[in-house]
Amino acid sequence: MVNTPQEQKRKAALAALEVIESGMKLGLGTGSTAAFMVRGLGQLYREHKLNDLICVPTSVATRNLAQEQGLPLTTINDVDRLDLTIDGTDEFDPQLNLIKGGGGALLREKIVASLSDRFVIIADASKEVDQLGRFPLPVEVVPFAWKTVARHIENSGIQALLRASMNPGDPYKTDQGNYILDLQTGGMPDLPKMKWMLEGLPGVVEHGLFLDMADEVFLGKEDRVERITK
Ligand code: ABF
Repeated sequence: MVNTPQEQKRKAALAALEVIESGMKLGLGTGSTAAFMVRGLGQLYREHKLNDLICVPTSVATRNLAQEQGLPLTTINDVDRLDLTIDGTDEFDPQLNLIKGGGGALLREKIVASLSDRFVIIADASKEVDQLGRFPLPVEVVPFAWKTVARHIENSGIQALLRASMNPGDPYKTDQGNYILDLQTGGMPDLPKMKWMLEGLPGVVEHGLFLDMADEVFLGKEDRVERITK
């Protein structure tokens, strides 16, 4: 029986639960793969197979789901460090560099991941790439300066599309009320250079390059879940 992409996500998410221990402070990721993880975690918590957890969600959507699951929540301001964060991704390369942010939660995800002693990614097979950039690179920008930022990026030869919301004509807004530019890079041979360029642009709040942050990937494949560590 070949695992569909949804099954690959679910099996990867449930396999990653094995790294969680009672008493942990956890970062909870965002997206459909992370949602499988949050539901599985909620079940283990309700069955008292995991106890004394405190969780920090990376989006309003994950907070709402975690609340439904009865998981104890706090905010990143109330903890110094997290033991572990489990999150999805849009792409990962052989060095476990990531593109994240397709779900719009990249700012909170990067903050939470940066405060985690261990950062574990859960993904279906479609996320594994040789080089990042087939997926558009999300860049979170302040509405005040979005067009200036987009113009600067386009002058460097990369198309920067303002992400639209479900309401035609309205830009998408992140949980923080910022806009997202989706950069059509077509592939990035020099990731540090792209990171440096974006971080030097006034008006850029955060970008979806997570370089040298992930420790491990649970990868759902057609016939198994593969565990990839650095
Ligand atoms: C989130 O997971 C985002 O960073 C990323 O865009 C998304 C992937 O979504 P899915 O798990 O639904 O494929 O962490």
